[in-house]
Amino acid sequence: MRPIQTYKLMTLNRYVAEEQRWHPEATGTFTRMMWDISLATKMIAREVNKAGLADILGDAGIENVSGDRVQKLDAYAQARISRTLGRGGYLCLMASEEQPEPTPVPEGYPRGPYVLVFDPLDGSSNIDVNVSIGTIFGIYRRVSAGEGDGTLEDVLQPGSQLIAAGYVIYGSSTMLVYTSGNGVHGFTLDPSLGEYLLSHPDIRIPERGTTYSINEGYAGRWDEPTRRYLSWLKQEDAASGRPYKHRYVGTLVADVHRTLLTGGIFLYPSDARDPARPKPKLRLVYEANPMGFIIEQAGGRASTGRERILELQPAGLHQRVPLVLGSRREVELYEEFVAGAR
Ligand code: P6P
Repeated sequence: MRPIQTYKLMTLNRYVAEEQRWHPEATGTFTRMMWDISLATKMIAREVNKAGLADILGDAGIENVSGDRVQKLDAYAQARISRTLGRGGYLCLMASEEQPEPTPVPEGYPRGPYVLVFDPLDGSSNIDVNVSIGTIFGIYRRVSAGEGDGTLEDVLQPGSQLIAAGYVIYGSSTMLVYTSGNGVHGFTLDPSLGEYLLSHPDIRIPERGTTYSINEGYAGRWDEPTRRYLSWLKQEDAASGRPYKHRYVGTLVADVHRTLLTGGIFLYPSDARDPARPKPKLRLVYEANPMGFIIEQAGGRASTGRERILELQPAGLHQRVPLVLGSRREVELYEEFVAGAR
């Protein structure tokens, strides 16, 4: 890992500028893009934090491409990110959970070498009950020829091609967690300064954890290996006197954030009631890949149960995949159950 000279309460903008110094070829475009991601998410945090007061709660009366009801805050977050970053001159294309097709850079604005994939507001079903929600983003270099608009090929790259990824959790505090392949770092928003300050330098996920996270309400939908793994996990650690605690928020960003900091495993397996047609829920391009990159950079593992998430070749922008991520020990054990080795 390159030795970024960090110091207590370093701002995100300063950290990214320091990182640029390790790239002599850098033009500052990436740095400006990260500054704008910081700005857009601070604006979203401001709206999230007053959502209960303003008429911004509730249903916007529309559905997104995944069939999820779009909440007004989703629409605000989508607009904030696409407008702020679309005009920055560093992107050639954007792709979002909220839009059926990739979004080009607006007419009249310069195109750049980067591609942004994002979920503007993850967990929006939790908005009205004041439970943590989040924003997820991933950044690629364009692979298509030319310097004009990007193409679908640019957003359907495997997660292993991500050059940066991050999420913002709008919780008891607002925190941006970010990696550019140089470790994982957490920046907590100080609203009195309007700055993200380095609060969690070089986050490493524990080798083994204390929590497992899955929607137990869907136990009747799991396949046999998942069922066997869960019952083993509970018995195994009850015997050792260290039973796992079950934690499940129902917002991917919140469940991944807790898993990243305390270790353990998060699972969203496919609905396997029809074994011939398993139905996963989470989206590969703008949920599983960015989270998988972060977890791997922190020393953990992210897979479908069979394959490494970051090696999957996306077939479509809104493709869904089973997602299992967390501490190496727990994820590898799950993979052994899936492989029939246990
Ligand atoms: P369920 C939120 O709607 C989301 O897309 C993820 O943030 C979260 O992990 C998952 O769905 C929760 O799904 O079916 O348990 O409510």
